[in-house]
Amino acid sequence: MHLYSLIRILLVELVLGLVVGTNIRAIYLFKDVLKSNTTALTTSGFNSLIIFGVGILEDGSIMYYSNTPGSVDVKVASGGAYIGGTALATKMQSLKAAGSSVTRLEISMNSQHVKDLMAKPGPSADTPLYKNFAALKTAWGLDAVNNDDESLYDVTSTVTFAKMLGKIGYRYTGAPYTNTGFWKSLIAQSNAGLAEPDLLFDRAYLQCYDGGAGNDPSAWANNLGLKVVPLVWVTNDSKPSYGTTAAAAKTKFQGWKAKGGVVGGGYWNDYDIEKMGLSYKGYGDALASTAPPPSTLPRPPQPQSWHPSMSLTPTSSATMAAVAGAWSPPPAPKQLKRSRARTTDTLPESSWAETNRSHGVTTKPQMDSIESAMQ
Ligand SMILES: *[C@@H]1O[C@H](CO)[C@@H](O)[C@H](O)[C@H]1NC(C)=O
Ligand SMILES: *[C@@H]1O[C@H](CO)[C@@H](O)[C@H](O)[C@H]1NC(C)=O
Ligand SMILES: CC(=O)N[C@H]1CO[C@H](CO)[C@@H](O)[C@@H]1O
Repeated sequence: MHLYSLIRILLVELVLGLVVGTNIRAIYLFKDVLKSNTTALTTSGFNSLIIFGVGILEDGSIMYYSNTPGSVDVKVASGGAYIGGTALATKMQSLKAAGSSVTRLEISMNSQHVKDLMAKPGPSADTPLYKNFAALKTAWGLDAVNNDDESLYDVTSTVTFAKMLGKIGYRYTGAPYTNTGFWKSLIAQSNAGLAEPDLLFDRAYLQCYDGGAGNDPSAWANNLGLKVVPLVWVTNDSKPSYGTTAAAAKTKFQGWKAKGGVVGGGYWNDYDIEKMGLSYKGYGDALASTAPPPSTLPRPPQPQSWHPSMSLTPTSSATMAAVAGAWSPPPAPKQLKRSRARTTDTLPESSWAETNRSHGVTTKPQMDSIESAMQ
């Protein structure tokens, strides 16, 4: 093959890859954003931040649950309005401000009250839930809602909810660790009639630690019909055996990339990075092997009202040139491990603790207080 044709093919693939988002570098924010080092978070190469700990109440109000000692749970939207305070909104908005490598902000929630609220009053635009999500999106500058359902797994109500969020302008994503059948149906039904890059359910952040430690990203991608973003747990003192150093993470991401079916990678979670005195930059750099620098990425659309027919901003020739200059051959492969200590499937939907513990609670004292709270 002529060098020219080869370069052309690579370029087209790369640009296509950029447009459909092959460069995801994600991190879950477990720590209260008002307390975490957001300077480090926004300057270490991450392009996607997923804010953990959002849940809905039975009246459709939205909570931001604290996972940080000394912080309190905050009701952030209620009665169709944002009520989470200016400091929090300003902080959230700053995460994608000029100088930040972040282009996408998601909130991660469990399935609490989704089914009952979709049954009654339903998903229409005049419901409190709809208006609360719309208000929160504007206040925080959100792009997507991440589903971290680890207990209910009700396809029908979840699809209804996803479509409601799509009407508001959100994309929908998931954080599976098990139950491929549920995720496969959810993705297929949420995306029915849609194609890349206009998918409603456009990202699956696959847990490859704790209960998901044995997950094979390429097998999951085949099953789901959607490329996945494998997640590893950073070095931590909660479940040390699942801790992954930046160097080990890099090896894993490269191995998964070589097997195919992945679109970048990500981490659980910032709290442990800070607690253990680890380097955000180190973990951010470990993702560089699976994705080119975020500075070369076109910013994703920030639709006020996302609609399946909307398409992405065409990649400019300047971006194409930058990409061509930055391109270098992909690096070599390697591999992973497994097991889940706790099952969450039998836990009540009545508190946030469901999602808390499924993702691994960070400290023993927190774990004990959750358990006693649940008795
Ligand atoms: C936050 O991280 C930056 C590195 O990006 C570091 O220079 C700074 O000291 C950190 N701040 C705190 C309060 O730890
Ligand atoms: C987990 O959930 C509980 C119960 O809702 C909440 O009080 C707590 O702040 C959350 N985070 C942790 C780690 O305990
Ligand atoms: C593999 C790894 O680095 N795990 C770490 C998780 O946290 C514990 C507690 O500090 C470390 O000792 C482990 O090394």
